[in-house]
Amino acid sequence: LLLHHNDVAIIKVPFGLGGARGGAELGPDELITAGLKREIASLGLNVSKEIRVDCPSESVVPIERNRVKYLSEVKQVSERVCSEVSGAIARGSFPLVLGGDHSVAIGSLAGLSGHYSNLGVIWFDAHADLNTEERSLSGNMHGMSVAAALGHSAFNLSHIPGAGPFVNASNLVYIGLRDLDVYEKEQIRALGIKSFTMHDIDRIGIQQVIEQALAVVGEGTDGIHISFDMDCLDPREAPGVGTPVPGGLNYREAHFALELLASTNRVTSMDLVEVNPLFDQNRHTARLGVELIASLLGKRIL
Ligand code: EXY
Ligand code: MN
Ligand code: MN
Ligand code: MN
Repeated sequence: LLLHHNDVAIIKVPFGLGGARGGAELGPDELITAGLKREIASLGLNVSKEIRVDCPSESVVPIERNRVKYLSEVKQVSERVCSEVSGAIARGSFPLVLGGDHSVAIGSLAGLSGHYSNLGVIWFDAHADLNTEERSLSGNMHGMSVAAALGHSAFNLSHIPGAGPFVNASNLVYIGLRDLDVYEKEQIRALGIKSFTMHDIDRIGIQQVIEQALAVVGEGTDGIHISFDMDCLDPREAPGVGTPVPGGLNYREAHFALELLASTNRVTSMDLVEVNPLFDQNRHTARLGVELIASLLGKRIL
């Protein structure tokens, strides 16, 4: 990890209005209850700060069908997350952002981009989250976070105080894709975004995928951010997500990927998002989330 003092700042973002259905706002507390702080302590790391970002849970403006939903709420949360992530980096801590739906990553990337001018990003997800307000079929902002980071959507990083330059499409890699809208496919091709779909993982295996991903985001960048959507996993491993898609990563593939990334010592930060306790069984998905965070933070079997 790129850590100065072995410090982790836990940034809880209990926000679910960017998602397709309610419940992601319960994710951060669920991860804490599942033992996150114990797990971090057992790695010899120190939780220097535990922040709870104040998030709106209901809109004052009624939702219009076929329009982008909760834009002003997502803006507000993005500004707050940006400022907390930025503060954590300034203190030399590793920002660990707990979502929340995946729209919380907009603020996370905004905060990071203020400190790293050439950040690499690995986006673990069944989805590409590349829609714009114009092109989204659902209006759900958790499907637009990458478009915001690249500067493609009307609301994007440049509208967040403290954010730096947009993420460069050539510094972004997707892993786990299997549910893309037509517009997203066109964009991935047009921009040449390096994408490892489930088909690619089947073909070359997760080890090759990570090695090739690192060749893209690990060279010439000033750090690597991991944005980890729990729906990259197969729903049999992680049922507690808002938008499950069959045919995802299995248990060891996910751990091995994060273990390999941890061993590079280039990772600056992590989001773990889309844990939805309302669809979970026996806190299984939150427990798995805690384990996966530990793997990225350096947990070794032996
Ligand atoms: N592409 C679909 C949409 O834009 O609504 C589904 C997006 C799901 C996004 C989840 C968080 O990764
Ligand atoms: Mn996502
Ligand atoms: Mn997803
Ligand atoms: Mn950049």
